[in-house]
Amino acid sequence: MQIETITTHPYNDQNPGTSGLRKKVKVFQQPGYLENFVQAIFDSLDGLAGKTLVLGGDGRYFNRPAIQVIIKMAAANGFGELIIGQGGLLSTPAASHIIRKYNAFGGLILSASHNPGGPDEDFGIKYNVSNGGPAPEKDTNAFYQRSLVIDSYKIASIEDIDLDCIGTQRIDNFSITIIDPVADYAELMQSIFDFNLLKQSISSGYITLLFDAMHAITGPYAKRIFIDILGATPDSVINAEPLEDFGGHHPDPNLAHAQELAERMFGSAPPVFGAASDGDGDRNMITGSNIFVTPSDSLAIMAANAHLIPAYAKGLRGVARSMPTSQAVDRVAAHYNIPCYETPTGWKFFGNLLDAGKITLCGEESFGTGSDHVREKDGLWAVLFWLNLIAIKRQSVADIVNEHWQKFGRDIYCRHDYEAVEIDIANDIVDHLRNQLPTLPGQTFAEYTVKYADEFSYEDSIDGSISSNQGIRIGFENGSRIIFRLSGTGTVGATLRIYLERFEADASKHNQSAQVVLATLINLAEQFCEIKKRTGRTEPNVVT
Ligand code: VG1
Ligand code: CO
Repeated sequence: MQIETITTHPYNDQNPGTSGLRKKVKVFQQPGYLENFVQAIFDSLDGLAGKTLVLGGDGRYFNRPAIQVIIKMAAANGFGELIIGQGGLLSTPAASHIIRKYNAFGGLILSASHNPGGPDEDFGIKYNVSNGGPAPEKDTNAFYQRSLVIDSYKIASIEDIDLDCIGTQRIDNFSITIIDPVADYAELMQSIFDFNLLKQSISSGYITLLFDAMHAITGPYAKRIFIDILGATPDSVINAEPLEDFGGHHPDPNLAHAQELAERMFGSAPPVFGAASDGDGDRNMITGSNIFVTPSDSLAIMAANAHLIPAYAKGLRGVARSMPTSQAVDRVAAHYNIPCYETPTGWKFFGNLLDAGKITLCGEESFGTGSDHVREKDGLWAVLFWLNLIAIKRQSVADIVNEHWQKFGRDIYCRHDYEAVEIDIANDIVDHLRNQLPTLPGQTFAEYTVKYADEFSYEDSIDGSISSNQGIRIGFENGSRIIFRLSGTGTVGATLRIYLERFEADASKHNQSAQVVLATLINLAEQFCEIKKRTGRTEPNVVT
């Protein structure tokens, strides 16, 4: 194999965010841009010689050419083996599983997740370590530092590989195995859930379901699992064909973007259960007939009922949630007397807790839930979890949610996103908030008295690493919270996220709209951050 060393010049913007490096496709298409970042990763890893690398992506525009480049670079940098999903496809949770199952050294996942795809849209790349989870901050910092000084990359002069043909090819000491992207994952799901019960519930008509793959990666997974294995009707999976531009939509599973699903679930004669997943298959949205389950509630409900699922029958060791996720799961943990950890936003912070066996289940308000079965959040796993619960409890989604609120109270919750804000304005807003923090505690606004106002900093209890500036928190005496943070996944300007929550114990007040209950907090948030005043906007781009 002939290896070439190509001279390159560093780019100064290859700093990974919440979940990998995400940029416009056009940025990735600049000469050496992808190559620099991949070489920076390889240069930062110790002991990769002869090892196995897993490779796959969500099928978005630029996925295939990027995979061809990475194959040649992995060969040139001394990896011994590549495992690639057929067609260059692997969902994020499937990639995590494959890294673990085949004891790979790590994996490269090509995705910008819920961001749109196409020649003028987004691309992304993320490195996962040998536990199957996203590289921790010490690694991503090392990649960035290396990218700032890189002056060459290595690439093998080999032909493009046929990504569609399953099997192993060898070039000298380097082997490339193309695998079925779904098979291992489908097998894992069958080891976690009661597939016989699910089959019965579906074939008897007790459960009718609708899954929206949003023209993203979960289409082939959902078709295999729901239709081929569980026997659901073919029309149970919609938008099942992965498209390079996701059909022109945002593959973001919320009521705004999963429009077709939302219309059916809130229309006449809706199915019992509806769900959607995102670009790379790690997110989930759960709905039932005329009901949407907030991700924070979903996490709490899953935790409260996990013992009903075969794989979690012995109970949970502990749970974790990201800081802005509502405190609903904390109440479940307190009830079962298990630990509950609060981590910064981003799945990479759960890895150590999962590896150390401190937690079994974890989740984020951003439509992400997962468990110790992989080291990523897992969309279809969450969907199967809910289906298994419905089948075993023989209750509707609405009944499950209402019963949960009756028992634990309801943490009324919402998130407002202001997207593509000018970066200077966004930074000024954060400074403005920061400046107020010392003066807020003790102040009273309507019925809300500020208990604490700070910037979240996290110390990892396993490795002692500290992550600071992880969001601004304003907590009130009655347990309500307003949280502000800037997104680390966007590619245009800055996105300000405002998270609002208020606890309601009284069951007679549970069926109110979150926007109404949270109106005072929403106004207070504006008073603190002045996003509307400073940008002239009248409302958020997305409310979830
Ligand atoms: C967002 C979510 C965060 C999630 C991340 C990656 O990050 O808020 O909870 O872990 O996306 O999800 P940010 O920094 O934009 O708020 V995915 O499905 O994009 O891999
Ligand atoms: Co995702």
